[in-house]
Amino acid sequence: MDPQPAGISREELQLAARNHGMPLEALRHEITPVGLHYLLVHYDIPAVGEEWRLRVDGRVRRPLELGLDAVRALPSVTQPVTMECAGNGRAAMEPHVTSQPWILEAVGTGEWTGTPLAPLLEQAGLLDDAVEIVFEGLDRGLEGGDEQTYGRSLTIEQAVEDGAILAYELNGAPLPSQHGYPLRLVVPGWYGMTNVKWLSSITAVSEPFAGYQQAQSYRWRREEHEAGRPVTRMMPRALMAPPGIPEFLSRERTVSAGQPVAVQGRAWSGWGPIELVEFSADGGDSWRAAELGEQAGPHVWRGWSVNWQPAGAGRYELCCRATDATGASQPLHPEWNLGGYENNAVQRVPVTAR
Ligand SMILES: Nc1nc2c(c(=O)[nH]1)N[C@H]1C(S)=C(S)[C@@H](COP(=O)(O)O)O[C@H]1N2
Ligand SMILES: [Mo]
Repeated sequence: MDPQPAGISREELQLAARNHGMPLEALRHEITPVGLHYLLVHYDIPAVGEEWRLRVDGRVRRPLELGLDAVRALPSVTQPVTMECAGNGRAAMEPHVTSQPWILEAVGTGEWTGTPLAPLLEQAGLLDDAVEIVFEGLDRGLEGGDEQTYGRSLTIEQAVEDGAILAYELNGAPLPSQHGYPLRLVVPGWYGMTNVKWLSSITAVSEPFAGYQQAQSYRWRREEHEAGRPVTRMMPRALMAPPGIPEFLSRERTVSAGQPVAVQGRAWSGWGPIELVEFSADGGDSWRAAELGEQAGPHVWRGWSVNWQPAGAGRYELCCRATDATGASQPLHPEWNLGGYENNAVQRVPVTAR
């Protein structure tokens, strides 16, 4: 059955009203229109003034300070990147995990324009004792009892080799304030939290970063006292645009029994290209391969489709499942963890044919 975010609290409703998902019918767009891209803001959208500068400092030979025009004057790249929140699917976790209660729609694909990070680090000249690069935004808040600036780190290797971009445009226009104006980090293939918005400093450090969003949060663990492992790249996932028409309140779908139904969706993984998408109309008992579209880039979702002919009037449960080039696929049921991360259990869409 559909994941039921049973008994979400007033606090979770407050978060859900601020942070919206991508309506699944928007899966028809290869590039998500800006207003339909999912949104997640931990604290407040900061006010950014004329005085904004990007600082690159810490364990570097030549600290830099750049205004937006200077960043825009650097060599630029434009790349479609599929981004998904690590907490997507959290609402289906049992027992309940209290946080932003995503069902399935915390995903989107933007066409990001910016300057590659690696040459900028080279220009600053990393010192030999640098082990990580810390990225900090302008937004501040309290979380887990810690007052903090939103910050995340990458190892030097990840920062240099994973194709990170300092992005100042989304879909051909300056970043909207909610998506990080004037500048954000985009690390293709990684879960959303990596992509620090309202970026103001890039600091090379000689000790692993112990900030809250790195060391406390975004770790896959079952118990508080465990160290767990860091959440990094996106797990494989296929989603379908639910076919037919929805009932207003339940959003349960209705299709015509006599006609073939074109079911369409997209699939992605941060670990390698998508090689297979399977479709089931009987809740995952039997599967068949979907037709795959073009893979438009290394870190953009891949379209898929199937023609489904309901066997007659009745109830069906449609499912889809992706497999990537590493052979990794999706589980039928969520794997519970404390933060409710990486839930890539297969999507289930109840449909009535009549
Ligand atoms: N500075 C800052 N960066 C941030 C966040 C934030 O709250 N503050 N949220 C992160 C999380 S958890 C996600 S999923 C993505 C969401 O990016 P989007 O809102 O542009 O879709 O931004 C990440 N970058
Ligand atoms: Mo997220």
